[in-house]
Amino acid sequence: MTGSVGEIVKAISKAQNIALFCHTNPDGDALGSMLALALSLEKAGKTVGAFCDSPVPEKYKCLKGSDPVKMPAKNAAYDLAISVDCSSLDRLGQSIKSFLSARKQVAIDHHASFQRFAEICLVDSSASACAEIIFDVIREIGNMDGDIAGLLFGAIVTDSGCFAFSSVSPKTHLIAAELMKYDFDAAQIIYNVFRRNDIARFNLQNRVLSKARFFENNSIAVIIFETADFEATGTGIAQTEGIINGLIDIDSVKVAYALSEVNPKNFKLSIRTKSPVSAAEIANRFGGGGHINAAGCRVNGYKEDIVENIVKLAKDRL
Ligand SMILES: [Mn+2]
Repeated sequence: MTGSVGEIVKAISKAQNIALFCHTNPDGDALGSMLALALSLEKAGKTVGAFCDSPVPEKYKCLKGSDPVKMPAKNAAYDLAISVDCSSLDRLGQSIKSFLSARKQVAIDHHASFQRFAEICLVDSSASACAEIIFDVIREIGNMDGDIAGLLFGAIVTDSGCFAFSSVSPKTHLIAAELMKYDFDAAQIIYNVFRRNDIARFNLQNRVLSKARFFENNSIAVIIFETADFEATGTGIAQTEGIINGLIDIDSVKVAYALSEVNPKNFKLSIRTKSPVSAAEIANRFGGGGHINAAGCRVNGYKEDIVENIVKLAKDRL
């Protein structure tokens, strides 16, 4: 059973101390959704903590109110814990304990792979971003302002590929139009979260894309970010985000993979597909998840074995 916006607003009104959580390695949707809800709850007179198990990536530090995001304090007692943009409990990483220790739990998410892990779950897999659902919640609370609107707008821009993905619906645009009535710089937000690059990431991008490998008549593409690439360019795994899009944008490419070396023989795998191939279904095979055209997981092994394996998985689906 899926909860309603009304149920969540009721749970919020009964609580005073509220903890918000987003997933590890947060993206603009996770952070923007969480911070927008935090601002709204603070305005409503609540005591709010916003928590994430990983540091805020450089590119999202421009988001209003991103400084207070921290690891939850041990033994903190909350009336209510709300997770945003998390498809399963383990996406909370080190925050699981403090999420579960609150008196009541709420999960707000938009992943098709969502697994129920809270008393109240508000899930809409047709939403292009979790921020679309958070918008409904904040509208019900009734205290939208320019700062909150800017955060939700940035979240939607991130997860919708700046309104370009197939997940974008008329509702996405209606929400964006509603948000733009408030005072924030939409063009600046799009630049910051979607277009902005820095020279180190530009160098990483050029280095890794120039070594891209193609299979099956250029329908499958693979790039690998190795520790040596990060060292040579002064970058890290956080700066790999989005580089894979350069592959899936190629007209012949139907499945694109980016492997990022986390530890020796341990890689983060990002998957982008063109429909009907499901990225989420491939990620599921490795215990990961995501959306139809964008998903991710962790993979262990020798890189060449992994490449052989994932190319075969793509080939079987074309
Ligand atoms: Mn999201």
